[in-house]
Amino acid sequence: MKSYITTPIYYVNGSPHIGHAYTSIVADILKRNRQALGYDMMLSTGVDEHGQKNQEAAADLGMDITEYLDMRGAEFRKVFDMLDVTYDYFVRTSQDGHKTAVAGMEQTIFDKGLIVKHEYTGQYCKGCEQFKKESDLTEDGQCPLHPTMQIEEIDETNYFLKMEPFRQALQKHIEDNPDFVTPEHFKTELKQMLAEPLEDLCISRPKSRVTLGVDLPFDQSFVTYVWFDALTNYLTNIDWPDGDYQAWWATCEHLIGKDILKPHGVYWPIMLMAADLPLPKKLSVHSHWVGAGGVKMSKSIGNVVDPVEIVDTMGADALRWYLARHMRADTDSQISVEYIRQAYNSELGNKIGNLLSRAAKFARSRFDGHLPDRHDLTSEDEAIRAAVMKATEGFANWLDLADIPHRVQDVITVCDEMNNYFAEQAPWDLIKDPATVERCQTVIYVTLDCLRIVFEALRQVIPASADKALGMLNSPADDIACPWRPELDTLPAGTPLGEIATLYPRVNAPEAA
Ligand code: ME8
Repeated sequence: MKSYITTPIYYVNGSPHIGHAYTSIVADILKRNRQALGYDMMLSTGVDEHGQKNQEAAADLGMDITEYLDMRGAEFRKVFDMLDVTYDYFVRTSQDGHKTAVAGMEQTIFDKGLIVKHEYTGQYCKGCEQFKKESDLTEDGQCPLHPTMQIEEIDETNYFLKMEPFRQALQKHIEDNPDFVTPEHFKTELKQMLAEPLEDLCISRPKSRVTLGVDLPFDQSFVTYVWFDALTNYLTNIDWPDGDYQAWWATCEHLIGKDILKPHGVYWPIMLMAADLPLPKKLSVHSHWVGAGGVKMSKSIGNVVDPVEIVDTMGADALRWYLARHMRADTDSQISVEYIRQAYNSELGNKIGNLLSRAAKFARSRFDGHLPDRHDLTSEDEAIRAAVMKATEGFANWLDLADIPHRVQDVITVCDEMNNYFAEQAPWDLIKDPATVERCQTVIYVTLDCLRIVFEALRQVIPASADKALGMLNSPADDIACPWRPELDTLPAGTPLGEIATLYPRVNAPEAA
């Protein structure tokens, strides 16, 4: 069983930001989930190195283009490594193999007579690297996604891919394959894009304006339009056209933000149809992160959440936790350093880490550092064990992008119940009376065994700290069965516990530090 997950490849005109971190982190969560189910996984992420805005970013810094791309490529890779994103392939579109394959796809489509040359006048947004229709722009003639960038009027002769001949076939594909685009809200948006006749897609840029790109194979005075080049990465990563790409391609799921629905939902499927290639299996679309109060993040407002700063101050799992937990399906979601800090302290720290620390330290001081015996179970024990099994079961099943926040919510809800159970059972009282010592042992056993199951599930979301916790319980991650399912009582009584360190040290607000 195979599954191939892709993230967008990100423009390198700046440092990686929270949006880039998000899509790559959720891709990693889905990969870990499917690996736990026994799938062979392929996860690609990386950088989109061509086009006008990357070219201008290098020029602004006065850097040689190759040096600039190497610097940014290394920076993105480092940030994804810091965030524990276990990509199998890191895309750089400047690689020769990719460029040759892009030119090959263009030549194939050109030979079929589907690419034509003509003059065009249009409004171009450099931020999107797309021509815009008047209806795409605001009343002041600006791009809603890039309000600070000037729209340019461009009058040029270029090469164009005919789109309209494929519109109906694409509409039919969407109807016949209800899961092709999810969630529903974005499928509706895509259908609206396809409701009107499609203009030809400009697939070239004259070298007089843009030099950073793949030469057009049939006219060397042009480079390939950056989107045509970038979208093709999804195939070149798996060795298209010469390698064994088919089995991976048949399972391909693209994760994207809502900003790039049109290139992925319209351009890419039509490029594939034009080249006689099958369409990807699925397009999973997510909304955007915005600052607190719904304000767009910007340096001038000072509400930008820098992923590197979060890792440095709270650790990668603080960020992964917040991003996994708080993305909403259809509307933008709010993020700030303060929100992340609060979620980290109150959920990871107080609800999960603290319970582990209290129960494990109790076992270390009262039961000689060993997991105590489990004796007869009460209905309270049975109830909490059943609740933990149910709350973690979601992670033993296939997760879709939109499921992630719900499954994380299930876990935090059951952690609340575990804390209540622990407080109500009060092992610190039970230990005082020899008649209830056995009962005390059972409570500690049940609590630690339930926490083990919780951390096994959370390995898919916050792998570094979950593995650390399992190490403390002397239940190493390497011993976990695949496919994984929550299972009770796999921690043998008498297991010596590891060193108990604070899993999520409290982070104070800057003013209180
Ligand atoms: O569009 N919230 O690159 P890009 C959530 N190179 N996710 C966000 C986000 C936000 N506020 N901002 C960005 C490009 N993203 C092209 C893609 S693919 C063949 C070529 C994420 O650097 C989200 O995944 O502008 C979005 O679609 C992507 O970054 C855009 O990255």
